[in-house]
Amino acid sequence: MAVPPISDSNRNLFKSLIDHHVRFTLAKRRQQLTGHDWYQATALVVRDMLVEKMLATRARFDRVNAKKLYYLSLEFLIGRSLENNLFNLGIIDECRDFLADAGVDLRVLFDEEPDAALGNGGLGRLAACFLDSLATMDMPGYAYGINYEFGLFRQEIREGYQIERPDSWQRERSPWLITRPEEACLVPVYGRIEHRIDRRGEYTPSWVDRRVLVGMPSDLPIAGFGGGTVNYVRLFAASASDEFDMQIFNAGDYLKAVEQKMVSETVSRVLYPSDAVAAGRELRLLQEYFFVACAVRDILRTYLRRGEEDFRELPSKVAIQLNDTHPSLAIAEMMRLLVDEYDLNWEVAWDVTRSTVAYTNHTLLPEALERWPISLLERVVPRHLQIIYEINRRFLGHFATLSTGDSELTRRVAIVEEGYEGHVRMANLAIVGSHSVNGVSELHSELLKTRLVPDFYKLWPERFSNKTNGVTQRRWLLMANPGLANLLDATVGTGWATDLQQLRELEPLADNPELQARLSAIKRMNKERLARIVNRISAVDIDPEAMFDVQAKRIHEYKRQLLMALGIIHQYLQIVEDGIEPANPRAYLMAGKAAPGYWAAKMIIKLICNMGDVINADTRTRGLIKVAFLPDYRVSLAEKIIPAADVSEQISTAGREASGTGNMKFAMNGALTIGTLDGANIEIRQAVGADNIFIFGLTAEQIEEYQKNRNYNPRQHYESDPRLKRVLDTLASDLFCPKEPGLFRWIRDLLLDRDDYFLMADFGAYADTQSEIARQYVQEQVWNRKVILNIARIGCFSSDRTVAEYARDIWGLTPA
Ligand code: 26Q
Repeated sequence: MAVPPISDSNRNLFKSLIDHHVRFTLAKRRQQLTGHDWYQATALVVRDMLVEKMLATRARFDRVNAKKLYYLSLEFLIGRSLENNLFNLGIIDECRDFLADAGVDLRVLFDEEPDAALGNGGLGRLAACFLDSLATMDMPGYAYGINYEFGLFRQEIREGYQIERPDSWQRERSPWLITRPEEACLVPVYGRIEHRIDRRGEYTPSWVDRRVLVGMPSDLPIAGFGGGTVNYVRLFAASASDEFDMQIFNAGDYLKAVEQKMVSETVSRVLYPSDAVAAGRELRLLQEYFFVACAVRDILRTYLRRGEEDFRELPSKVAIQLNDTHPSLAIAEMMRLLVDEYDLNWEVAWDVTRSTVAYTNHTLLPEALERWPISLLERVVPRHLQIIYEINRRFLGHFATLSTGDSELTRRVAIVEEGYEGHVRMANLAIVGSHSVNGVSELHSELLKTRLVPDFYKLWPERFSNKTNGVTQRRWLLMANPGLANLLDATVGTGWATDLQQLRELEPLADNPELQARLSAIKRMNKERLARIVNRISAVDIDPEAMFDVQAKRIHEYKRQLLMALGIIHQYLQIVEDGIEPANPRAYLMAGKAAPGYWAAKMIIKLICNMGDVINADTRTRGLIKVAFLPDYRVSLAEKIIPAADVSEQISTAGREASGTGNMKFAMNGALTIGTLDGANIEIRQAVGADNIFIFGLTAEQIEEYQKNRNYNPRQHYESDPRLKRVLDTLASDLFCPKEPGLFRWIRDLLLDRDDYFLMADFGAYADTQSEIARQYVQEQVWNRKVILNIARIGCFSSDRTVAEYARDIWGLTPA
């Protein structure tokens, strides 16, 4: 990258700032510093710089009274910040230089930083990529979330089983968080509604016997590339209200007061470790409500502070984006504040709310849609439940005037689902309460309209749109793959960092031998680095000469890690039973966390680990195949894995993966995809060209056809494909579980008589496609041409493009 010359004054500034923090923040002398102290001191200096730019950015936006976006999300998977901030502020070389003078290796410092793992997977990482793009594009884009004390659990593997350990990323306070006690929010919760009529004869409900939570905000600065704009995410931690506790203290119940304090502090204690199935737990509801209540208060307060008086102008100054339904109570909370506290009439408040809020859906699995029991809502947020009933009543009234009195249809679109135990459907609330609903890939947006919520689409087609996901090339290429980044700089110039489409200029060089050779050398270096890491964390020796075939993502049946496992077993049996050796050695690398309560997912991890134990120890496959499960997959590990991959596995059952974003990161780093026609894979194929991606398997349409006709017969594939029969019978034998006989037998049973995810139907095509990949990998020029074309044509999967589309079509946001 173009880096400003290292000036003596910069270096001196660095030195004096570090010395200051060493002395007065860490209270140590230089000679006493550990590696971790050096990390802290460096981070504190960077934080100082961020704070200044953050204040200047805020002032700049205020000066032009810019419209602001607020991104509401229960998850932000930020990962590490030091290296990213040094990059974006453009001071990484000065910093490296200065530390080298002090005898400290900057790269070693990076590893001292714990990941901020405030998210599960794709949805959380997407939020983080969007923040990077918003700041880089000088947009007034802010965000709200929860300051979890414990992020996503740390994964350890013992005897092949996943063990969850707490992630105490805040054991020492994060240098990146700026606490703002003066901006704390009070949030009422629990209690009951007293129905009253005021003097004018109007119904004025009063929320009594409520408890009060305090939301303590900490701001996490987000620097855009170049450092011109620094935005922030405001994260709230929950605590008890002193004032409220005093009442109990004064009433003499000391222990009860202390107990309530503890319960309050539990609200922001831990991130729910599930990335799909909605666990209907009270604590989760409290989290969702607590944080949107803080956020909406903060948004309205900020609006009023700017001297605005008329809430009807709010939609011209504020856009709110809901990251899935998790923050959808924001709709009810906004109505409550506007109607109950600011005395707006319902129609105006509704108009303002709907014009401000937009909703992104991230899932097609109907079982993953959030539904909250009415009884629970009544206990936790009684006033909000009333408001939701009123929204529902008015919506159904409006609906009745349009529809033909089809009662089935009315039942389907209702926000409140009646029944033995009534529920509120959060997706319905989010759709009714938003002016915009979007999916995250073309296929997903289509299925959203035609399968998931067709009734709403017929009612309001103009609300629906597609915004295909993207990822930030600053973190996933520039920072994670410096070798490739330098080669790209030298070949097409440095502009791609903020305009990824510029990589198109590589296209004419796809067959250039020199470029190909350099690319291979860089991949080789990245593979050597990963091989060392795998050796350290998985105790498996992999040869950098091998093809690195990688599947890294949350473990889920629909993502079909099991299909890759079947493919590996097939390859293994070909070697040991058929005597067919692959032309090139292959290393199968898998990584990902399973939700702690998801038994099948945890058993898949166990299977992969056991396969590794058996296959890696078998002398017959030595030098040919290796299998490794890499524990504790997280952002910082992904940054090491992705640049080293040759093959990227994106093999979900068609119609199940909303988009996928790992698929984009791998392709950007020159891995070729083996994938199904699912999520964004379809658009990746369109972009890179069908010759440069390996697509196989049933289409979403074919799968839907099977499901509609109930005529899928998985057993038929077992009986007609001897390869598949052998693989399943091997799985059901005790070859991979000599110490625990029968451990994996259930897998064959499940696949033969249910196979909900169509592994049997896709196995043959998958195995054939893998053979084709093996054939092509050894033709280096053929392979490298495809690699270059992937990199050259992946430009539209930058989150800069995605954010620009949201800004234009939904937020009405412009750079300031
Ligand atoms: C909900 C209720 C209670 C507890 C947990 C949850 C919960 C938490 C996280 C439900 C879902 C998630 C995360 C979903 C997710 O990561 N979805 C992924 O989003 C990506 C970004 O759009 C897509 O690329 C992926 O396809 C999609 O699976």
